Amino acid sequence: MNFSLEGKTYVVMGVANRRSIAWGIAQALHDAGARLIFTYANERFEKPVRDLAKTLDRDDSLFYECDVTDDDAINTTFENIKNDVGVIHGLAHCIAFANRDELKGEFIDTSRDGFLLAHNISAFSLAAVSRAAKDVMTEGGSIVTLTYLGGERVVENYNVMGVAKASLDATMKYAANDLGKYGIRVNAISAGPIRTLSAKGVGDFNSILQEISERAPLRKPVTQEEVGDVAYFLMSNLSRGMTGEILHVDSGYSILG
Ligand code: NDP
Ligand code: KAL
Repeated sequence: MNFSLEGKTYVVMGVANRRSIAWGIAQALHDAGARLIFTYANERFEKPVRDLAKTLDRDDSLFYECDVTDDDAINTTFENIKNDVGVIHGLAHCIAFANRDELKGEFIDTSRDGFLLAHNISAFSLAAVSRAAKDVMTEGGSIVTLTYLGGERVVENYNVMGVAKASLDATMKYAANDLGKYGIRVNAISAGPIRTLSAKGVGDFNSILQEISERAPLRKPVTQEEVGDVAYFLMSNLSRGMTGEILHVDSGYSILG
C-alpha cells in the first residue's frame, strides 16, 4: 500500500497561527508529499499564513483570501484554484466562530444574530465550500471538517457553538450523501480540547485540560499532530471505504458517561 500523497493537492482552510489545528493538518499532509493551498479569512492573516508556509521544506504552496460568509468570495476562490492548479484531491475545513460573549452564561440567552452568525460561519460554510470544491475535485476526493463533542452533548459554556456543531455534523452527513456519487467522501474529526487562538480567553480551559489528563482513557490531551495524522488518514486512500463518519480524536474521552 502506498501512503504517499505526492502529486495530490489539498486546500486547508483555517490556519490562523502555528497552534491552529489546520496547521497540524497542513504539516501532516505536507510531510506525506502533498501540495497545499491555504485560505484565510482576510488579509490580516495573509502574512502569518505565508510566513508559516515558508517553514515547510518545499515551496509549492498557494494562498487565497476566502471569507466563508461571502458567496462570491467562495466561488471566486475555487474558480481561481481551478485555473491555477486544475484539480484538487481534498479540503480541510477548520473554521468556526461565535461571538465571545455568547460562549459563557446560558445558551438560552443567545441572540438571533449571534445564533445565525455561529451557524453561518461554522456550519453552512461546510455546505458552501463543499459545493464549490466539488467542481475542482474531478478525480474524486476527501473533505474533512473539525467538530467537537459539544455538538453531541451539552458541554458547559460551549452554548451556541454546540448547536452549530450539531448542525455541522448533520451538514457533513448530508454532503457525504450528495457527493458520494462523485467519488467524494466527507467526514469529521471530533477533536479533544487543544489550546489554540479560538480557545484563548476561555477562563477554565486549564481545568478542562486537567479533566482530560485525569479522566480520559489515554490520560492526556490530544495534540495538533495527532489530529493531523487522522486527517492524513482521511485524505488518503486508506480510508476509501468511509464517508459520513465522525472520528473522535480525543484520547477516548467521549466514551465516558
Ligand atoms: P483557530 O483559532 O486556530 O482557527 C479558527 C479559524 O477559523 C481561524 O483560522 C479563522 O480564520 C477561521 N475563521 C473564522 N471566521 C472565518 C470566516 N468568516 N472565513 C474564513 N475563516 C474563518 O482555532 P482551532 O484550530 O482551534 O479551530 C479550528 C476548528 O477546530 C474549528 O472548527 C473548531 O471549532 C474546531 N475544534 C477545536 C477544538 C479545540 O479545542 N481547539 C476542539 C474541537 C474542534 P482567520 O484566522 O483567517 O480569521
Ligand atoms: C467548552 C469549551 C470551552 C470554550 C467555549 C467555547 C469555544 C468556542 C470555539 C469558538 C470557535 C471560539 C470563537 O469563536 C472565539 C471568537 O469569539 C474570538 N476569537 C477570534 O476572533 C480569533 C481572533 C479567531 C482566530 O478565532 C476564530 N474562531 O475565528 C470548548 C473547548 C473545550 C474546545 C474548543 C476550543 C472547541 C472549539 O470548537 O474550538
